Amino acid sequence: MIFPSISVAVVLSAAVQAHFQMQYPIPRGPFVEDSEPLFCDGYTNAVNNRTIFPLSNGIINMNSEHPLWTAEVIVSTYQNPDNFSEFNSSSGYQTVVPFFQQSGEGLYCFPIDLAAAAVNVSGIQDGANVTIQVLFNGGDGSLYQCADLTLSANMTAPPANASSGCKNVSATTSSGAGKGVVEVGSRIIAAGVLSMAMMLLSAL
Ligand SMILES: [Cu+2]
Repeated sequence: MIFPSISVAVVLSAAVQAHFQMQYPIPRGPFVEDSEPLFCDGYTNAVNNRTIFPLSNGIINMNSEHPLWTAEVIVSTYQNPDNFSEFNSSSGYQTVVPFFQQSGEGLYCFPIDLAAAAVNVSGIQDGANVTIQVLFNGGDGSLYQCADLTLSANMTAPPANASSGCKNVSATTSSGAGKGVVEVGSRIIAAGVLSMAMMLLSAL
């Protein structure tokens, strides 16, 4: 009777679809589940209290409530972007973190280097006001959250509590975003396998 009860638990958790919530930097407004399929989770105004954010070596900390998901981060240099086209250049979205796929629910951190994106997007510099938007898909459609930032070159690392709760983040993933994402990914998969094994062991 052990395995039937485990399958029931899996089905129940899959039925709870609360999408994802950005933890750091702080999003434009409190998470509204029903609005997350909309631009910036339904928030169309930039906040006045922007997060001072590292120009290089930033991180994003987010909570995924889907077991398998994709994400991408885009940037706007408008002061108050209120629609998707303001995250566009003539060649499409201004991407800061390229599209990636990940498995695992819970708090997940990944690197974001806005200075590197400045090569393709003019206006990304020390002191600039920018907005980042996380594009997420956990299998129930595209979801969006935004954070309004002021970039700082003096701030060489995020605050210590920014990665609070993330077990996967590494201080040495800045040598190429792709490599970092892959490294981070294999860790969370390993953590998932381990926790599944522990669940099975404790059930026996
Ligand atoms: Cu969802």
